[in-house]
Amino acid sequence: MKESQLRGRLADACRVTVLTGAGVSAESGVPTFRGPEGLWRSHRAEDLATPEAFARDPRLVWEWYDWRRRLIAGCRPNAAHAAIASLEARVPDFLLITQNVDGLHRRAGTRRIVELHGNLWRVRCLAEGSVEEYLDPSLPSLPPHCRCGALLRPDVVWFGEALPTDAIRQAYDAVESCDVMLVVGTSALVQPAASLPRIAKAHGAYVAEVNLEPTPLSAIADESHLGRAGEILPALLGIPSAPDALPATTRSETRCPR
Ligand code: BJW
Repeated sequence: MKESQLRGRLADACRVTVLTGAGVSAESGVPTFRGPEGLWRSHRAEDLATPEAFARDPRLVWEWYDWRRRLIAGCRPNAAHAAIASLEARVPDFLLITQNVDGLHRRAGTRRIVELHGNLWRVRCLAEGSVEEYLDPSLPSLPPHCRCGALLRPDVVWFGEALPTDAIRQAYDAVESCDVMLVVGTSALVQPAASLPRIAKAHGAYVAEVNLEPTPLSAIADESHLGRAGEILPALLGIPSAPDALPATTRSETRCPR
């Protein structure tokens, strides 16, 4: 493969957008959805990740989320999350768009995040639509209920549901104007997230991908790196494995006048 241009591109970039998927959390022990060990090998998405499934059997759906919440509560951000958090500190205008609902990017220190598919540490009242954080992995009952008596659901986006309006608008704004887009650990099969790198490319961004295997995006990416994100990203970005060792910021105000 040609030598990576990514570091140079990032050094010159004003706006950088990162898109992540389940693969970025795989080395933390969070299962991905597709692939040999993926959740969809042993669970049917139609039974667990659609509004119809929840209407049919809220307890079954909640049991699955309860299991995942407990599992993720025991996971820690990995070197890939840390590398992305460090990148934010070096870029004038940064946005992380994640499809992940696990909250690990925030725990790694990333601040500018758009969660396209929601967050499983939040619950939403089916009657009132109100959203609350529920960080305790032990839920009071399965399925849990709101104080108003209605059912609560996980505040995530299931198949057939619209993505949060603000989140998708921010994501489109970012990909239409970024200089560099880095895509990490997504199979790029689920829309509309999968289209974001193509939009960035069409608007002139330099697109780099990191994944264990080629994806539908590999054909349009300017560079594709095959391997584990936790190993590849720190090296690719030139980030020491201990994020604290970095200078607080190397942002150039002159590079990108506002
Ligand atoms: C590593 C690694 C390591 C592993 N290092 N790499 C256009 C065409 C066709 C279909 C559609 C379309 N538009 C909409 C649709 C329908 C549907 C869709 O896309 N279906 C396709 C599957 C065909 N999309 C939707 O329904 C979306 N809604 C929508 O479009 O609404 C329209 C609407 C408008 C107005 C009103 C009403 C509706 C919603 C999609 C919601 C997806 N939800 C889920 C569950 C979230 C909650 C939860 O977590 O429980 O989101 S499904 C699941 O897939 C989850 C993920 O975020 C998402 C993407 O998966 P991801 O992240 O890519 O993971 P994997 O497992 O697929 O891939 C992991 C990758 O990592 C692999 O490539 C590995 O190789 C790699 N990897 N280890 C680096 N260590």
